[in-house]
Amino acid sequence: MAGKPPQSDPVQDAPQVAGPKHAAAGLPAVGHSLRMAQQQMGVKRTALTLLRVNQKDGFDCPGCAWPEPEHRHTAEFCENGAKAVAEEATLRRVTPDFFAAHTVADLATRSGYWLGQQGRLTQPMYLAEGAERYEAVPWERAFDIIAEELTGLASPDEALFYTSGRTSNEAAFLYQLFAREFGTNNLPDCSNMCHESSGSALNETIGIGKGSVLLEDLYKADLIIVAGQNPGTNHPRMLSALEKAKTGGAKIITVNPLPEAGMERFKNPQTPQGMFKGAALTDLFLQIRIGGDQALFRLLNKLILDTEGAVDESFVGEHTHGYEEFAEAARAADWDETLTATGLTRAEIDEALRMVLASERTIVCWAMGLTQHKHSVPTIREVVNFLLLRGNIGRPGAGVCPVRGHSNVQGDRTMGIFERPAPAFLDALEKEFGFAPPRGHGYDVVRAIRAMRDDKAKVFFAMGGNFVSASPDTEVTEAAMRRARLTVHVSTKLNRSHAVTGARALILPTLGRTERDLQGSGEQFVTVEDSMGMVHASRGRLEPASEHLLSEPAIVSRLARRVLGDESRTPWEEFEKDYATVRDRIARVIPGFEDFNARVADPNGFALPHAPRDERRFPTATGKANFTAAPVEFPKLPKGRLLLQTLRSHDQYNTTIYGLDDRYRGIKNGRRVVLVNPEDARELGLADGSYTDLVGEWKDGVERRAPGFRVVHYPTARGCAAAYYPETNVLVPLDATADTSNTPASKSVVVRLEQSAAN
Ligand SMILES: Nc1nc2c(c(=O)[nH]1)N[C@H]1C(S)=C(S)[C@@H](COP(=O)(O)OP(=O)(O)OC[C@H]3O[C@@H](n4cnc5c(=O)[nH]c(N)nc54)[C@H](O)[C@@H]3O)O[C@H]1N2
Ligand SMILES: Nc1nc2c(c(=O)[nH]1)N[C@H]1C(S)=C(S)[C@@H](COP(=O)(O)OP(=O)(O)OC[C@H]3O[C@@H](n4cnc5c(=O)[nH]c(N)nc54)[C@H](O)[C@@H]3O)O[C@H]1N2
Ligand SMILES: [Mo]
Repeated sequence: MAGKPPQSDPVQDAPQVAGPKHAAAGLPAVGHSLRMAQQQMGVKRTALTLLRVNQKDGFDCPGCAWPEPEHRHTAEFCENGAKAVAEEATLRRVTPDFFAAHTVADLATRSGYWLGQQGRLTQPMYLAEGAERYEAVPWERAFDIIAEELTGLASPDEALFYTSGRTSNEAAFLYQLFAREFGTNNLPDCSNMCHESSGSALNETIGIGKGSVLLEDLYKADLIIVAGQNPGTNHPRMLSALEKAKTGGAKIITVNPLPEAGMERFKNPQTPQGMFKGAALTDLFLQIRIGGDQALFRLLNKLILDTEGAVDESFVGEHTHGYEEFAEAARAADWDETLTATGLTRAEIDEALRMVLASERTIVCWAMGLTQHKHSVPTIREVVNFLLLRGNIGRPGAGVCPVRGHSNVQGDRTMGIFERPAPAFLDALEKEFGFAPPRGHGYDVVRAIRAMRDDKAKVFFAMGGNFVSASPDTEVTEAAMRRARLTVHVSTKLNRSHAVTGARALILPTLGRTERDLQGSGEQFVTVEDSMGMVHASRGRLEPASEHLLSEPAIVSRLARRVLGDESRTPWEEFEKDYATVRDRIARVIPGFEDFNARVADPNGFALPHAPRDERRFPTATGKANFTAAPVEFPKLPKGRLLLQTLRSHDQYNTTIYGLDDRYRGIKNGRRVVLVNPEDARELGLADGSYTDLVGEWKDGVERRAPGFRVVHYPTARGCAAAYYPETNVLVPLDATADTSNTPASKSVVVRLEQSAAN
């Protein structure tokens, strides 16, 4: 039997600390995830469900966007994938009785962990204006309410249509089509807070905002640099790929302020020897200061330029633009400045250079440690410069590898979930569907929050996600949401965004990946695109959590029919009945999806075209790969302050908290911890185990405070600190964003630590 959800809350947050581990996965991981899965779904369902993850006739793991290898193990076992599945396939249910027992004000006092633990949503729920509780409503009434508010707006641009990255290609395509037929490009998405900086930098430099490597490239690489990423927790299956790359002779450099256990040693649970001993992964660990990466890559570029014969001159001559200007800037790179920015030693950088020069095929992988800073876009551009210099883009075993987060976040973008759509995409929509899509840019996440704050947007609709908890500046964001006329969430699980609402609110419960999707024409499957541009089908098998659930494509189709009425010539009914008809349209609108229905029948899926990877063609404004030469930036820290990064623990999926442990970092039973270098802690007078408030300091002078964090002495880089998201989002100023991409700078928040009033 599945266990009961916790009744009491707030949960005890009493962290115990044992010190960091030096290896990831292995037997403890297997036991841990099975225990969690069985609590949620019982023994039998656990076995049946986990066997279907990432199998050719099964569903795409909702855990992360790392690609599946072609030869899949019976269970490509991944601890955190198993947790993500259990979270969705849980047998616990949130019924109308639950909402009768809890007012919205009560729900707003609960922790995100408690809310999520209550189980799957089962019926559409409506919070009327002035009401204290959500009440069950029929679907038709829910669509009427949304239509009422949408058609009452002064302009379609007063509506916001947010997307989180689990939404399938089919649902995403319909959703953006509906928003644009309604008349707005206000399609903010989780990408705005995630890899937007990667997209911005890559589009400009190589002409496409996606990574240029496939899984087999990793196996062919001589050198893989993993910068600003914690795969042991967030992309566990990447560790098997890195292990395989190492077996093939690759070296690995890890660039991170934290020594992350997964990158130190990996105990592959698929192999008997791996289960116990494991393989060392990192050959060189560069323990960089937060925000020092641009300076590091700039100096490496100078050192490459200074080395006779190190530059791939034929590639540079034939395929690139802007080399002279870049080379001049790179030659000016300064050792002292770099050592200050990075906190590294000369010997470490020399060793990195030696490995770089010894490699004929280099890949750079990165995630949030590179994308969430003020200077993230120039940082990633510098990574591109670094790869271009030695011809490492557009040949086997080499390239850029931004590792995406949500399992279909890349696909959603491909489907047109973007507030700044390309004119060619809109032209194709116009031609296919015979309406004039809006051409002006819409709001991204940060601009959407400002729009609600300033009463310029009044209806907020979310396709998945947990907007108020994932967004920066929690107090500002929550106040903005409360100003809306109507907030609507299409969700699988309860979260804080259901408790911080506009004047009216709706919760629309939907099917998850694991569940059977039966429509008029029979059983449906959906498709997703992974981090490497591979598209494949995903088919759920479990009985839906409740008979009242609608699929995401069905919700969008019905909403579109209700709101657009006879004005729309789009066959929404047919789309709902048969998703193959949606794929036929995608095939006609989006390049690379020709013959979509036929090609997705291949159980291995198919690769989308990528001009730089496939043909060394760079579809940029100059027609070449662009070198760039931005000034070097890095965060400057006032005395007595620390630079805080807000990151994930091992027991969470973004704002979904699975448990209160962070096993690899040796933390148990609590999330309000701040990791501080012991030397810094001594200077600041912060004893291990003492309690402190984190107080954000930013140029607007507003005091942002996160109270009551236990200090943990931890081997992070000097001057740096780390604490978990979303508890620390209250510290990230709404306006502190990356240049160009506008991504919240949630990895570089200047804080002072003040003794807690309570202690
Ligand atoms: N289990 C699980 N899986 C997930 C998620 C989850 O929450 N849980 N989230 C999914 C999503 S949406 C995403 S985007 C990904 C996120 O995957 P990651 O980016 O791995 O997630 P974070 O925990 O934010 O970790 C950031 C890493 O960057 C390092 N870092 C921080 N600042 C810097 C810096 O300035 N320079 C360098 N070089 N390193 C730095 C941190 O120490 C940390 O190791 O994971 C996806 N997968
Ligand atoms: N401070 C700080 N803030 C951050 C980050 C950080 O590192 N630091 N990371 C940022 C990043 S990288 C990201 S991607 C965002 C994440 O932002 P979001 O994507 O908005 O947040 P999630 O926590 O992933 O959303 C969880 C909710 O999604 C719903 N859900 C789950 N599966 C499904 C499904 O199949 N369909 C539907 N309709 N709903 C579903 C459930 O109701 C669940 O409660 O947060 C960002 N915020
Ligand atoms: Mo993300």
